[in-house]
Amino acid sequence: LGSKKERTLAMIKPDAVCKLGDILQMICDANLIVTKAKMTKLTWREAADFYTEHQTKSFFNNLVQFMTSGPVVAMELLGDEAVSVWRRILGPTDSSTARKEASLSLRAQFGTDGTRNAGHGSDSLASAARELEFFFPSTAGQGPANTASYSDCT
Ligand code: DGI
Repeated sequence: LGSKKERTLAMIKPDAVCKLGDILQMICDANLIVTKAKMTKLTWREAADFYTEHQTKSFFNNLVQFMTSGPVVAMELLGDEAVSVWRRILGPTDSSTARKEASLSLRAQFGTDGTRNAGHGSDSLASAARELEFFFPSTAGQGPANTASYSDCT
């Protein structure tokens, strides 16, 4: 009653890809289901396009640099209020702020600071629609290549 099935775009950023197993457990514990997944190494252009709303910000170049520094894992998550549930799992944008909170969010556990912050989640249903189309386009053959692999765990 009162619950609303939603789809959201979750992305594991390059600094947390080696924690994918722990993160999948957090997704599972929150009663969210992974309905699509892709590991990819974003090009500069793709990362800049994904974060186009921030293109005038002082941190934009650092953000794109970080987002292209290694593979990311993009997932479509499905579940009751998936947009806000996944954002709650992520925690505050800045991982050092996140670590001051009582509950250990994903960013508190696996991120470093305001740039290297382990994960992304759509902030609204409208963003989710755009970001899901970005990673999992309805037009076959489009979108980031599904060819990245990962071996470097630090
Ligand atoms: O939705 P969020 O990822 O929590 O936050 P956002 O959409 O405002 O910003 C997107 C990303 O840009 C964020 O995950 C990290 C980076 N960013 C945002 N604000 C700052 C920032 N990076 C730095 N260094 N400083 C900021 O103030």
